[in-house]
Amino acid sequence: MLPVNAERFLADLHALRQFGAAGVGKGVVRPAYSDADIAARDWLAERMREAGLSVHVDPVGSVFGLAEGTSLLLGSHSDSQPEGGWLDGALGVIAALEVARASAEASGPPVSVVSFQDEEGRFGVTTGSAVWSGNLSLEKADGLTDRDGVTFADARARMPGRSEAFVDPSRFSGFLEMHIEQGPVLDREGEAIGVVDAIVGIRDMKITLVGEQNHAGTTPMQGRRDAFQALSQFNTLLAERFANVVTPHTVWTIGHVSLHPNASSIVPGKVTFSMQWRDGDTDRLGRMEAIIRETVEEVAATGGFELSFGPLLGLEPVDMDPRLRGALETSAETDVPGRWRKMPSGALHDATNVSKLMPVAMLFVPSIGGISHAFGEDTAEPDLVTGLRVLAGAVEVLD
Ligand code: HGY
Ligand code: MN
Ligand code: MN
Repeated sequence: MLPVNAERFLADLHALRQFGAAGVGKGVVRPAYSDADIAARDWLAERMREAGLSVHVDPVGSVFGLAEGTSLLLGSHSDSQPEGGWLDGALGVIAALEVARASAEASGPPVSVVSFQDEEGRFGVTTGSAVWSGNLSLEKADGLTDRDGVTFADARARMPGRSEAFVDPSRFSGFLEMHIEQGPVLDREGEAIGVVDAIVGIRDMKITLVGEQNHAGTTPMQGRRDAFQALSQFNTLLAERFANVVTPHTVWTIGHVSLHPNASSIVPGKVTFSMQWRDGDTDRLGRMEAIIRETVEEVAATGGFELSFGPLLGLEPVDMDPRLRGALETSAETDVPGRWRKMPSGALHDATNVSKLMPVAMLFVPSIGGISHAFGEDTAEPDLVTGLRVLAGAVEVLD
C-alpha cells in the first residue's frame, strides 16, 4: 500500500477550508473565481509544486499538477456552491494531492492532480471540465452569465497565471475521483465506501416570463399579469404532468428565482428562474424537456406573458469504466471487507466530462445525515481516511 499520511491529508483539508470559511460548523463560501477561490487555487498550486508536480493553469483556470510521463489523473474541484460545505470537491482534490505525494515519496506510479474550475456551475454545469472535454465549446462558455449577469469570459480573466493551452489528455491513462456521497445511503447503512457504477444525466436552463408591473393596491386581481403567480401555476402544473413520466429517482428543482422588482407593494412584472432536472435515462430527460416547454408556453399564452428560454445546458448519463471501477472494488474489499457497495451517483461530477477523454471511475465516502450543498455537510474523519486508503489502494492495483 502506498504510504499515505493521514495527518498530513487531514491538515491540508482543514487548511483548504480556511479559504472562504463561513457559517456555522465547517461551512464554506468559495464560488468559482471569487477571491477565496483564486487564493485557494494559489495555495493548492504551491502544495503541488512542493510535491514535485509541475503546475499548469489552463485557460479556464482549472489547476493541474502534472507528473512526468504517462500518469493516472486524480482530483475533483475546489470551488463551492454559494453556500457549501468543506468537503464537496475539496476532498477529492486533497486526497489526490496526498496520493500523488505519497507515491512520489515511495517511487510509486506517477500520479497527477487536478482541481477543475466552476464544477458547481456558477456559469454552466461543471464548466471547467466541460470545456476541457469538448462537451462545451469555449466560445459558448464565454457567453454564459452568472445570476448577476457577469460573463464567464470576464470571470475567467480574473484567474492569474493561466496558460493559453489546455492540457493534452493523452498524457493520462485514466481518472479517479473521490467524493462525498452527498446522499443518505452509506451513512444510513453503516457502510464505509460506495463504488460508483454510473452518474445520472442533467438538463438545466433559465426561463423568463414578462407580464406587467403595477400597483399592488389598486390593480384588480382580475387581469393582473403577475409573474410570481405565473411561476406558481407553472410549478403546480409541471408536477402534475411529470407524474406519468418520472421514476422515484427522477428529480427536478427550481433553485434560483429572480423576481422583479421584488417589493411588497408591487405586482411583479418579471421573473427569471432556473429549471433543472436529472435522471439516469436520456430519453426521459428529453420527454421532461418537452413537458416543461409545453407547460410554460401554455401558462404564458393563457396569462399574456412574454416567454424566453436561456441556453439548454446538459450532460448525458455515463457509466464508469469497468477496469478502473474493478480496481476500486478490489481495494475497498481489501480495506473494508463487506462494508462497501456499488451505487449510482445522483450528483454530477467532473468525471462525467472526463469520461469523454479517458476511462474514469469514482468512489464515495459517507455524508453524515446525507447533507450537502449546505453548511452542515460533514463526514467523520475516520471515514475520510478510509476513502484515502481505498483510493491509494486502487492506484496500486492499477499499477
Ligand atoms: O450539482 C451537482 O450535482 C454538483 O454538485 N455540481
Ligand atoms: Mn462536487
Ligand atoms: Mn457540489
